[in-house]
Amino acid sequence: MATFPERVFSGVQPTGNLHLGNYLGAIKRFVALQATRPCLYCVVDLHAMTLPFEPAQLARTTREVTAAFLACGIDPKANVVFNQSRVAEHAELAWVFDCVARLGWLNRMTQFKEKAGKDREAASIGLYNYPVLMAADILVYRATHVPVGDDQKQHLELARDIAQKFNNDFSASIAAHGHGDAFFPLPEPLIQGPATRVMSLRDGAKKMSKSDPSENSYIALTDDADTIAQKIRKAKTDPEPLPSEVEGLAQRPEADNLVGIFAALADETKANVLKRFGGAQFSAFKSALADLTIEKLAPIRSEMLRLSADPDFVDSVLADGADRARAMARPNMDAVKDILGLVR
Ligand code: AQP
Repeated sequence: MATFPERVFSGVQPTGNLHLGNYLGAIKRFVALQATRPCLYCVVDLHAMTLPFEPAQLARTTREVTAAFLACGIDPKANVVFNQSRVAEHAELAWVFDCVARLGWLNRMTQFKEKAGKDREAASIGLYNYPVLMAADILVYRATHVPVGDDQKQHLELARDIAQKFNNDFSASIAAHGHGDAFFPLPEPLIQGPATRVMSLRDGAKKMSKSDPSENSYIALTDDADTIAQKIRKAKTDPEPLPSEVEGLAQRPEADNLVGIFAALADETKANVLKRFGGAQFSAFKSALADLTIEKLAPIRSEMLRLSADPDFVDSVLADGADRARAMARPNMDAVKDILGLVR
């Protein structure tokens, strides 16, 4: 199988209210990866259109997510930071992949089922097609690594299936055009660390999610210190003290979640956190967790606020990133057209 230069791609939807799950599961890891490989970080505004949305809010949240990327420490000069709709090649490749992906594959996607709810017939075709566009986002850059939260695992598997089927179906043409035995890499999900699925603070069985109607269920990156402390104080727990070993967290989803959050924020393992807090009551642990969360999020919040007062700078980052992204995507898209026999 052909080898590909390592390249990271990931995206975040501008659907408002980025939360601790988005930070620990994705953005914090984007920051760590930028030292290891070339990275593209995208505000996936086309994905945000798959559910009902307000145009004015979409523009605002696109800038807000960009500001969050920068405030968390993503360097827009060393990496490519841009919004998806500016690079038409994403949508162009998505059509090609629509003709490669099979209906049966998409019918298995659990996120569609969750987000469409009971009235599936009324869901947009975009929501159904979301994972195909996501495959195009990644593969239009022939990216090899994709840092995501655990909820995106199934979509990544679909992206790999699409890449594999394209490589198989058009293998003769791929070889004839000088690309060896594969045009697309099979992108690897990077789902690592103690907080790949941060759960709701109100229900340890539900993912922390910005669309949760209870604001107490998530910590937003823009929450102030008092709000963070209050939400953590109110977080659901059980009556037992914390265990001293990780095994003791089994069957205790809320305790497991809070320990995972602490570990991810402190860059420690859960085992280490429990070495320190094993036997402690939740009141003491929650107080330490609130202090740590405030310490880590306060500089991000203040930088986001500073950047929100400077939309011209944020827009200049997006414009520059889009130019650089397009320059990478276009040759790949042209090669795909040649492979497929699309005259250009
Ligand atoms: N709870 C989570 N724990 C860990 N990672 C998470 N991610 C999302 N929620 C968690 C990761 O954040 C990245 C960006 O997510 P997205 O833009 O796809 O948004 P989402 O997954 O739709 O986020 P929400 O909050 O769950 O939104 P709603 O409420 O609209 O469904 C991804 O890498 C994702 O894995």
